[in-house]
Amino acid sequence: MSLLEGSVGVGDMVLLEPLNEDSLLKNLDKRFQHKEIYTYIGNVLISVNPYQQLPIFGPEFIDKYKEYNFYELKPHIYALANQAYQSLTDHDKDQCIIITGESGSGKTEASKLVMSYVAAVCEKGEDVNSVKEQLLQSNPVLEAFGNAKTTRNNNSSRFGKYMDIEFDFKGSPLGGVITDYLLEKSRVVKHIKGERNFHIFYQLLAGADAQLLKALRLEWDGSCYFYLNHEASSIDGMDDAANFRVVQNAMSIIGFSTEEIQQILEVVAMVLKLGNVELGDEFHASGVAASSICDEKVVKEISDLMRLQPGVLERALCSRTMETNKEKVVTTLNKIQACYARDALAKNIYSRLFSWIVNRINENIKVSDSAKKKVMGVLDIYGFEILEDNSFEQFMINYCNEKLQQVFIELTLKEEQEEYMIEGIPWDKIEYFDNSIICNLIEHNQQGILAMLDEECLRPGMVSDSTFLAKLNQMFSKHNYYESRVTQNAQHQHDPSLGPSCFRIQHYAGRVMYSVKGFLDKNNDLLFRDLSQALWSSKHPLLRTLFPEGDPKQVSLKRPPTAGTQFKNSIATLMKNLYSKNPNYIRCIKPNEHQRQGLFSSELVGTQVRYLGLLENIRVRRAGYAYRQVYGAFLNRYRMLSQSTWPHWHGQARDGVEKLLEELSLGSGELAFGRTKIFIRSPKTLFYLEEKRRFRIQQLATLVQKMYRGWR
Ligand code: AD9
Ligand code: MG
Repeated sequence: MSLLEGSVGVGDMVLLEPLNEDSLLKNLDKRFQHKEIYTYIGNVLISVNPYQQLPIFGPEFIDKYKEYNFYELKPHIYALANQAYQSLTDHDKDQCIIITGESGSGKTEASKLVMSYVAAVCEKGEDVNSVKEQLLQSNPVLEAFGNAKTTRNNNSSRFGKYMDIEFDFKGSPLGGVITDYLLEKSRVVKHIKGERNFHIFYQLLAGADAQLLKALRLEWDGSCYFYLNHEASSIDGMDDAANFRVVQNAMSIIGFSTEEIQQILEVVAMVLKLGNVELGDEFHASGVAASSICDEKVVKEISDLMRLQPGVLERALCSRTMETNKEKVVTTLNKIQACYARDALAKNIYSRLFSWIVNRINENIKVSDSAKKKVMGVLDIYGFEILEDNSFEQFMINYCNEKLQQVFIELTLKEEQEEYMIEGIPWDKIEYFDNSIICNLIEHNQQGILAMLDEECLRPGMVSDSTFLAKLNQMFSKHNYYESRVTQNAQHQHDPSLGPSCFRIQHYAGRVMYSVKGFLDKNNDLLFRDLSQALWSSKHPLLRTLFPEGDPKQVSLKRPPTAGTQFKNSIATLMKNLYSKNPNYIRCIKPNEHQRQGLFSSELVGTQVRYLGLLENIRVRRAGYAYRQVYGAFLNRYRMLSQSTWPHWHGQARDGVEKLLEELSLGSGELAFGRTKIFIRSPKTLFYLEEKRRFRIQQLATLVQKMYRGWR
């Protein structure tokens, strides 16, 4: 079967004629209307979100794709997963699958399809099955705690996830490691109309029976809760109650004990109830305003759940202890400060619970360090976001996407072209936008936005979000990708849409205006010590472990790294990890803004096609060679195909390769001889060589068997 057989339009856009944005969009549209959501650009997979269940997934399709090479069947995510898995097992090369695209484009669904494909094709057996189940079941748990409805996606990932699946030498899964990236914890205390808090809150209220709700001191009705915006909102097509059972079941399959599950739910209930702690102002005789708890009952219930001594939580919420060398001074917080402390506490408990869950899953799926393993990494990270109000969270998310685009550029456009030049292969350079200038603007060690944010957070004196913005304006007054009111004024431009406390960055995927409000605070991410000490004193086994810094013996004077620095460091580690593996790309595209099936907006897709650099990708690919290998290794693998090179070749490896390919009479346009490597244009030629090699190995094996029988 060939790639184009039964396929609508052009299955591999390297073959698209004529090649321009219009023909590319028409091709994607045509295929999309015929429910062909996958299209290749060479070995890159383009996936357009169908927003409907298509009958192209499941065991029957998996069986088919596992029998064929990449280009032999219609484009499919299973073909990409198969190619990565085969490279891992046959060529012993660690792989990574990098899934990118904007919010709602289908990354998380794609990552699950890849995982289910790998689970289905690898070895079976009791031990293996249990590892596979644990890996797969981590998805519903992490989605319940880390995903939420946003205006763009009913199941939007509000954290980044990178999962290494580890295999033994036969290709059976041994286990894995999940790394999570910056959960959007501000959502715990606030979300805009039309969105929701994290799924688990709604699942718990809808799915828990009366007994459990009573034990957790919860009302079933979502409208009772401030952190849910007093809305029991449900999502079309999503059954929160049923999902609650799925999540509980998944947690037990992964290996959480019944007690642990109960404790996790108790912590979720604490967070939800914290939102209902109303604080008021009380005026003392001195005229100083001090906060007070309006409803003692809620705090009593939370304290019971937290297993805290009476009065501890109230004190921690409404006052703050300052320690000097000699004495402790307790000051009372006013209402605004106490509300801030309450929300900071809720966000911290929840985000630490999330990290604890990830660690706990890792404990269950981890493989001993000594085991020799091959690794397939799957990256599913929050997509690029341009919202009406963009804050610190969007800045981090978009920075991360900027870095992923950089990996793509480095590996598919830049490195590829540089290699042709180094190898001396004739090449017309193809222009593309290199986004390192934007990455630098954000992450430069001294003069990047993140470094300047840290500096402002650590600087003594009157610092605020506005002083931070002033600093940025000064530093980047002439930067082409940075803009604010001040820099505009200096350039005698005026754009009223650019708010006074905002800056705008020209990202690779579009212009985004960020409001600096809350940047310092979110980057500092500090929790008053009174709160961490209070929670550490709790008798709740799980809650207590989430606040180790509350242990008075542990008092450390060293400040933990800021949220921005932590994120930047973890992204740097991620990049190193991705660069060390063989990359496989899935570029997800969102066909419309309405989460509707069958609707293809050429304008919206056009924007994505442009910023993803798909045309440039096709051009580089088209002019280039699909496969390259150093002469020695190539000769070793295929020398059995020629009489002149088999069994030994005594000359230079390059001459041997020339001889070998000459004997196989491959078309001359198919090959290019570089300084150290042989380049092959079409994958089909490579498949042909592989096929011949398999046949030859069989021949040789039969020959050896015959000789052996002859000797006996
Ligand atoms: V975000 O950056 O986490 O906000 P994603 O992850 O890119 O985003 P997601 O995978 O969650 O998007 O897809 C959004 C929705 O599109 C899903 O909930 C499905 O309803 C729908 N979808 C995506 N891919 C498929 C698919 N292959 N088949 C059917 C799909 N529906
Ligand atoms: Mg997602």
